Amino acid sequence: MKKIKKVVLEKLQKIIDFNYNSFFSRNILFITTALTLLFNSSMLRYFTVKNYFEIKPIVADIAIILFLSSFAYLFKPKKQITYFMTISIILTIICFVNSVYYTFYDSFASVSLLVTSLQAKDVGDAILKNILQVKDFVFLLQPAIIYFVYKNLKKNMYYIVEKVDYGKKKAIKTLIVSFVIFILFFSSLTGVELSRLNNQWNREFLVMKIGVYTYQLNDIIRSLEPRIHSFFGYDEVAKKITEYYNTREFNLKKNKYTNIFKGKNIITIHAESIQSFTMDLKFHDQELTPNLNRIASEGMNFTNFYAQVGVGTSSDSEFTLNTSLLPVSTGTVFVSYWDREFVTIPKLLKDHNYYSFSMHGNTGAFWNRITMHREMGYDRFYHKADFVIDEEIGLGLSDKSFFRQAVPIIKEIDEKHENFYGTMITLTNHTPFDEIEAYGNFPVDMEIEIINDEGRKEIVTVPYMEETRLGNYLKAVHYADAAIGQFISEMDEAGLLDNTVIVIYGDHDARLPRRDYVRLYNYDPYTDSVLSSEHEDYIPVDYYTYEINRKVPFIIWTKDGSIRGTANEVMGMYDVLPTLGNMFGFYSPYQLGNDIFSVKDNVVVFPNGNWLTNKIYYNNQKEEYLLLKEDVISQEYLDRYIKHAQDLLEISNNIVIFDYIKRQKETELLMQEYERR
Ligand code: GP9
Ligand code: MN
Repeated sequence: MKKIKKVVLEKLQKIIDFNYNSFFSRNILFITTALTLLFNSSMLRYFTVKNYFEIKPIVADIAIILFLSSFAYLFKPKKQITYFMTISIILTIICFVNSVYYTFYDSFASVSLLVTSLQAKDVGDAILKNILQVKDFVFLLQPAIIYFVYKNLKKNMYYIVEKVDYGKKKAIKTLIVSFVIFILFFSSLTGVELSRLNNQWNREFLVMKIGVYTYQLNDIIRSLEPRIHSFFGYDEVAKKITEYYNTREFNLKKNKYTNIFKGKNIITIHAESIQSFTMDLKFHDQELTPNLNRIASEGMNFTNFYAQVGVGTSSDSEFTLNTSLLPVSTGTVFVSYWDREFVTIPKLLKDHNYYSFSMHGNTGAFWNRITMHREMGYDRFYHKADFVIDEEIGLGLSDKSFFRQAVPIIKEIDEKHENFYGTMITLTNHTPFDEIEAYGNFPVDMEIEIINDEGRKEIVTVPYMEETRLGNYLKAVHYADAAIGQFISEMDEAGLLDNTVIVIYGDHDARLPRRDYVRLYNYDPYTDSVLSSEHEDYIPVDYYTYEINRKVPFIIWTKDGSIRGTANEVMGMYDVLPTLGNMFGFYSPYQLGNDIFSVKDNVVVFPNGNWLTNKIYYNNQKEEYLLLKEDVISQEYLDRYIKHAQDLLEISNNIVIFDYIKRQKETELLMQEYERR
């Protein structure tokens, strides 16, 4: 211990005694490069995310700059300029491109996306006409300054008069300093920051927290990852996948829903964060979701429907619904695997002459939708830039304004095309649910009758769910429900419902705290507290209650009531494509789900390995389960479903990572060519 103390003190003393003046004069080009690069990255943050006082990105920038600059010491003094110019130009390009990209997309560039985003039509033109701004050119000053300083130094005989630092030792010392700063930086990151670093999709957040240089480095590593993964072992993987599809029973029987909607338009409403339990709630005798309840009772209501999302939440639901495949085990399909080939609803409907579009009131770059919606075959994705932002709530345009502006666009699409498939991604009911005023403040309190001090009956209001996260969420849900109701009546007024089927799905649960559910189900209004767990009416909210409560609405509705009823079979997002496919006349050979009206004993497999049947909810982490019905579960039953869940996850994951669909198609084409010869 004493020894360590001594070493630390010695080091500190060395730092104090260090001859800074002589260091500066021996490293003018090094210091100028480092400072100007730091200036560039800071300016980029100021111009874009506008965080002026964050220390973390500055620390990360310093670490990267020192790391890169350290290699300059390996060159003789006069040659160092070439190296400094090279890194200056590369890092300046990073700042410049990101600055331009941000103006256009409100997000930061990714090497994996850049090529395609620049290919997208209109972008080239737009950049020249109105995207390039004076501020973008500030970054270009950096290499110019370096060159100018170098010329001046040379002119003043700097390299002859001054002993400029160089050599392996210097390089290693600087490298060590950069690593130490990096370690300090990483240890200061919170759990959320680290997980976002892993997902790499929330780019604004990342640049704000880790600076543009670390962001870009991380981006390059993440972009290479899928390629490295898919490089090895394809043949074996392909054999397994082909075998799986050849041997699996796919429940493709005809039933009374087969082709009932052939030739009809489809509008799916992606209902952000709406959970099914909200549809059962009433406050002051008012239904929380009167519109969803009405639609559910007039249409086909699927009462046991679950989203199957991983870290990609909204985007995972969009992916699974449109492909009947599951999200990947690492990263997200929308961000890391957008360039793979998929068989999707828009592509399948293309064969039936449908025009496909999607709409969303948030920036299009969010979840990489601009790219991925195009890749999934949507003919057009309308996002924030396509709407007038006249009312903003949370992340973007309010649902009510979004729907109001959407209807005339849909009307035009309807007039121009034989049939359409439209996905309306709502936004207002998004965490953190704190814009209560904007939601319209639906009261989630309770009125009770008490006997007051004078012995008279009195009605008093008790807070119940007010000022809880869940309570605020319910207010947002009430708003979202009203927006959906408004959309349906506006669609009707525009004459768009006569040949259109409306499909509503909750995209995932709202991740509310368990204690709020305990309050919701166990509130004692007379004491304004939660019942004790010993109380006979106490409803426990354990792991399983919470998981099962994550179920979301799924409703198919038509104005003429041509589909009606309740379907109680457990169902997952991956069953949507096969179920709609049966009704509209399309089918994907890669679907992993089932047509819910043809399947018996369906199973919902979640990306974390948990699974659910009508009989049990299986917890893969703990390898235990909850019995949902009075029944005896055999080991054979468990083993069969455990294997099924594992197979499904593995097959789905490998299809995505190895780009199986594309490679399989290529193999088939080659075979055909071979046979023809
Ligand atoms: C953002 C919205 C929300 O545009 O779709 O995404 P989420 O956070 O739910 O994944
Ligand atoms: Mn979502």
